[in-house]
Amino acid sequence: MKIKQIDNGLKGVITVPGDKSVSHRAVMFGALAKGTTHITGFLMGEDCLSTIDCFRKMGVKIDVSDKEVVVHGVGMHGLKCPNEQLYTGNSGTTTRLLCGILAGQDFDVTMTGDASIQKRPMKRVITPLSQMGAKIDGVDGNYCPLTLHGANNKLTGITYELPVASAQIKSAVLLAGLYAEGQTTVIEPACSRDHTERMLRALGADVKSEGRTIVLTPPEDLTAKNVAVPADISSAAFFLVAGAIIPNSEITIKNVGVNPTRTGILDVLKAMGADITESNFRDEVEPTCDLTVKSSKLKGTVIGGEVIPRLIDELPVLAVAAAFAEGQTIIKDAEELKVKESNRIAAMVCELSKAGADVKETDDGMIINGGNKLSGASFETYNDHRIAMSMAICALGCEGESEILNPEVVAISYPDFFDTLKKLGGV
Ligand code: SPQ
Repeated sequence: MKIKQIDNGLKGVITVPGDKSVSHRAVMFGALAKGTTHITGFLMGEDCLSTIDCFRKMGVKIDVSDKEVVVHGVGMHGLKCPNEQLYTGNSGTTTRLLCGILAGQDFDVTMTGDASIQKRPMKRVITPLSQMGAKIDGVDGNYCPLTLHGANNKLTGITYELPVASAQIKSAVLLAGLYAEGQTTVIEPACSRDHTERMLRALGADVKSEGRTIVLTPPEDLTAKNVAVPADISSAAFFLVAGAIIPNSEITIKNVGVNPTRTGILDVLKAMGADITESNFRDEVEPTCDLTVKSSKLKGTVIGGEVIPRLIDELPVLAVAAAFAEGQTIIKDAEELKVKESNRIAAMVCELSKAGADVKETDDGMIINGGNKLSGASFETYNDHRIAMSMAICALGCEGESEILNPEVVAISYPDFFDTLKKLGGV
């Protein structure tokens, strides 16, 4: 994919695909609920299709059309033992949340994913689930393939203090908690995305959140409720940064999910001087609004502490914003970036450097001295959708022409990314 520097600005009103985290959960919890769940705005990305595939293999009927996804729920105790391994593709969310659900089933099952998934740490979910009574074998006790021995297991609720702020660990423990005797309590070091808690509550479960503590009392069953998936703020982030750094731009993104556990990107871009306005608020299970960004001069900032889990997936594209900003940006407390689809710290430092940015890797993030004139280059994606899209946005501001190698990886979370970019006047 070749991308040229933009000289006339990016302009237009766009929609971006449905939220990946909410789409996964809508299928998973819809499958575990009694009744039918109609999901609109579902993300037809490869990760969410992996989730659908896994639940179909466990006997759940799921109809997919252009208009909606319909999940015919089997109830909390209705999943069937699959005839084959479950394959979770590139999706950490599918793999880790499924661990929680499968720990509570009365059958044994093996699960694995692609080369990237087989390198991502699973001990973080195996440890608390084992404390609840689950039996899980993995390669070196940490990696896929994982075999979950659910048969003849009894789970017991625990109080678990998360060692890292992670919605996937939190969700795995809470989902196992659905099947446990007694209450399950999770205490987070900082608030991570809370889509699991919101959706379980909407399906009738007793989930109480107070600050960083979440307490789940296991329900008899869950009751299906339709889900309208908001547009994904993590996908919107690419165009928020593009609109901010490319002169003469004005982009409106419709109906974006602005759950406060996900809006760190807005706080940081505004602190950098971005011109972003919010309109048409709607407060549903997941709050939404339209976001409009106009180009402006950005300045460096410090990104660290409690905001990190609120923008963890947006850090690669924020590094791009920092490279185009005046002054220094420090990204810290972001070690978690090393265990995503790629080591996103090393990847961004390497690719931004190719373009001529002054960027240095640190133990827990990076330091970017912004404002260098950047030049087009051939950018690697590390088979990581967010690196591919971040470097595509970077390319829009680089002098001359750039190339994104294996651009098709964007299909994990945003299959139409390059079409949207084209519509705005990029590519
Ligand atoms: O699903 P996966 O592969 O882990 O996806 C990523 C992403 O960039 O799309 C991370 F690589 O998002 C995670 C996110 O980083 C999705 C997620 C969720 O839906 O619960 C939570 C975050 O991960 P974690 O490890 O912090 O819980």
